[in-house]
Amino acid sequence: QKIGIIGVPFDKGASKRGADKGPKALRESGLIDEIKQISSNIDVKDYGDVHYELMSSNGRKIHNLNELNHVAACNRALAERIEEILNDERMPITLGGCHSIAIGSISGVVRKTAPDNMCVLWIDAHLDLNTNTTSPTGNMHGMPASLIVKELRSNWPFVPELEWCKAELSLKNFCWIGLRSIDYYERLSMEKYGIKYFDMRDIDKMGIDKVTNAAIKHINPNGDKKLHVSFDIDALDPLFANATGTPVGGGLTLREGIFLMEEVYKSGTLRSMDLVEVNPQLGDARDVTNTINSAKAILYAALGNNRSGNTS
Ligand code: DIR
Ligand code: MN
Ligand code: MN
Ligand code: MN
Repeated sequence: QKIGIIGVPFDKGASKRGADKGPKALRESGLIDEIKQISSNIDVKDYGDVHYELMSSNGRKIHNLNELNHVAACNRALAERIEEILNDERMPITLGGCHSIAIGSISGVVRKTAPDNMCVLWIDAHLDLNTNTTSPTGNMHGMPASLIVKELRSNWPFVPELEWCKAELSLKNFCWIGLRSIDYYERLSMEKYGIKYFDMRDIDKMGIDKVTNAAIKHINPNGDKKLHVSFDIDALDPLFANATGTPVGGGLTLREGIFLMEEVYKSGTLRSMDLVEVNPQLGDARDVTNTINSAKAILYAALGNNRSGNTS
């Protein structure tokens, strides 16, 4: 199991500052060494952080896209690093950063995979399917999913800074888990496009086991597609992850999150992953420690950590 870790110290897609400190906080808490301890089969390489320069921008603004130039430049650089990690035949794990970085991470994966040959699990309290015309905030961490799917392409104006980002995926290959905060126009999109999701109510009714396996089955019925998981730490309840920009009560327990990722691991289809929105500048010291520990537990489950003990 060859893994590549890439950090994206970037928070300009969100309104609160501090998610850019996420990768550093995770690394300083011992992430890389702990991953190595999961199994002797794991070979992990740390690719460091993404660096970017603004494109020769003339300061042009597009309606309701806050910090567009930074979001575009950072994600363009990230997509290239993801391609590099995949060329090295490693599984890219992107440490955010705010969730706008999924634009670049998923774009990088798509460059190496036929769009119909991949699927995406979006684990989040939020849908992140706004466009610049539907977003109530203009924050691009609420828009990444809509930039990478073809169904919403015609809802976007031409954005020169994002021309490199090809909207090639289909919403048919997406499923959301953990939703409990959806904007009005996002709700309309859910209905219009028949988006597949399991919100917190579905988890209450069905339980996390059925939800997870129904979600995986739905986007990958034959198990032959490559799975990307975009995990927003605010999917977890604020009890377990309060150091994040937009916490919403009534979320996944840490155990549900771990179980979900254990099932993802067991599916044998995981090919790439984001873990985003850890913000060590929010909450008190205990909140930060809790959130980092939760984020690590989620990642370790995705990489095969076994709660009944590892054997190698
Ligand atoms: C809200 C909040 N839906 C927005 N979004 C997110 O600004 O578009 N918060 N992603 O984490
Ligand atoms: Mn969220
Ligand atoms: Mn977010
Ligand atoms: Mn999100």
